[in-house]
Amino acid sequence: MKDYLFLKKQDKDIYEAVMGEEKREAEGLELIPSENYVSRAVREANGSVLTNKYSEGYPGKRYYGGQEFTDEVENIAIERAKKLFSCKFANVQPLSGAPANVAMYFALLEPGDTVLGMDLSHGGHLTHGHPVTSISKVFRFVRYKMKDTSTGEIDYDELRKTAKKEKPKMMLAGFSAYSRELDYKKIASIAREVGAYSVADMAHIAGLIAGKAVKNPFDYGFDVITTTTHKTLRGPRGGMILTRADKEIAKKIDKAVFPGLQGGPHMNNIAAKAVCFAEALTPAFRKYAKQILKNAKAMEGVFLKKGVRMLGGGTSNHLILLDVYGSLGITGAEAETVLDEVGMTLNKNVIADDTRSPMDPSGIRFGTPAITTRGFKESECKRVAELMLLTLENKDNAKKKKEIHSEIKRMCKKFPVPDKFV
Ligand code: DSN
Repeated sequence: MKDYLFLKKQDKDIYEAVMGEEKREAEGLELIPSENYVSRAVREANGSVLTNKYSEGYPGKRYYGGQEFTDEVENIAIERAKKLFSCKFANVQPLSGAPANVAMYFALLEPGDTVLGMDLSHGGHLTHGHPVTSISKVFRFVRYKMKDTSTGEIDYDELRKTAKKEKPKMMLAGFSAYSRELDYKKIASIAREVGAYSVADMAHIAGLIAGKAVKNPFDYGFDVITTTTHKTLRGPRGGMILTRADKEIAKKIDKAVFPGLQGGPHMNNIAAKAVCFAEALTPAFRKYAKQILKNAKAMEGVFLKKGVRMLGGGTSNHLILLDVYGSLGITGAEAETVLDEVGMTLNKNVIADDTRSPMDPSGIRFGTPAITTRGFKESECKRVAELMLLTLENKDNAKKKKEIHSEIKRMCKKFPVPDKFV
């Protein structure tokens, strides 16, 4: 490959692993809802000489010299992020989603303060206070759940009661395995009522918000949004914290990111974020975001027809969570393995109040961001859902699985991973 001339000569082991991954990505269907394919331009910025530079501080206020180009890069990234998400302040330095959340907690809370966030098995995220995380030792996390797993609805009256009782300093809206849209207006109003910050972790749906395919929490008065940049937003691995309007909040966040938590920002990564933000500002990206939703709906139709249980009853975003254990008697881990064998990569996932273990739970989680990047439309996505079920029904039938794998390889060949989007 012409991109890797030096690597190939110098380090065969890593070169071969990279080539293996390139082939895997090209020849299989990427259905993990938090993954995507970035453009060559994003990869070039990420692989640029900016990786050589230390830039502690912020544009115009750095600790080391030689910052004329890093300042330019970071300022461009900030301006584009603000435009993309309609807000006044952006910190583009968080190295990923988890450090973005940790910095955000330390910016806005004192140790011992209470955060009201979504339960992990109901769709929340580890960094929203799961007991295995270090931050759960610092702050007090109280969880809310879906009222009804067949609709995904949250009981907002109950949430208000819990907020009044628990007196959180922060109300957290956001998820990594929830297929419906949250009522940001209600959550923001409860937060105001109890004097809490309203924060949305939109890591999964950042691209859908940027593409105006789903609601922007800032339009409903949310104070802060944290996100990653590498999921639906289709950028490099990284994080970001946005503040809607309050300068004092933005200042606290900047301080909490650096020097509070991190050292030198990864400027190559920030450059790649800027490139991805410019891509996301285009009409083509809006079309992409809307197609992600249409494609997920097309998959939903297949599972509805076959009576396979979806948590939340279906999807209003990019992902679906299937109860494969309850519906088909196959565990999440088994399903993940057998689907991988035929070229469909997704992940096992706990479902609401799962009785099984996280390493072999009842569910699988998958989504349409990456296959939509490949150019799949509704008809291909419907076929992918059918092939998923066909594989699970024939999990011990080697001949059938071989046929399915061949069909998937043909689909991948017909829709190669693109190099550019603008
Ligand atoms: N690992 C990410 C996901 O798959 O949702 C979230 O951290």
